[in-house]
Amino acid sequence: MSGHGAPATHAGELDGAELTVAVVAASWHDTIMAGLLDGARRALRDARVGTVIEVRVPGSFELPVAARRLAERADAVVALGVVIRGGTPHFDYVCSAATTGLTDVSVTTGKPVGFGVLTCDTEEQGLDRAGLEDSSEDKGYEAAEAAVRTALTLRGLGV
Ligand code: DLZ
Repeated sequence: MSGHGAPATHAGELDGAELTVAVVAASWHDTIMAGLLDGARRALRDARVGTVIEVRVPGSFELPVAARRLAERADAVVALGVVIRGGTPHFDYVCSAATTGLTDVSVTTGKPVGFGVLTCDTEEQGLDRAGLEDSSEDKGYEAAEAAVRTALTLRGLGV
């Protein structure tokens, strides 16, 4: 999947002053995670989000449970993680648990969950999507913007 086709939007056009947004971030792959977190923080600042809660968990497998609890007190959640394929099927299980779990959190709570979990074959692929100086994509920013935009859309509909 490439970033080609992504909507040309910017969080600066959003007004998130009334929102509480929780960011839950895994801790594997330091440099890439730092870029994703920085991107998410930038998007939330651009969107002028009123209250931001940040929580770290050990790995991407732990993202859904933390997201589920945080969704109880936030209007939207941003989930950030990096999973890099190794030599065993472990990659598939962690990716599947994170994606299915986060989808489930979003649907069962009715709160948007921005999906900023990179599932990569190599570390280079992660670095290229982490919003770092030489990256071509900024997935932390995109995930946070998507969560805020969706929360505002739902609020605007009164649902
Ligand atoms: C065990 C594991 C492995 C091998 N790789 C990653 C990874 O690339 N990215 C990530 O976020 N987490 C990884 N983990 C840790 C699991 O997500 C989880 O934290 C542990 O299995 C403990 O439940």
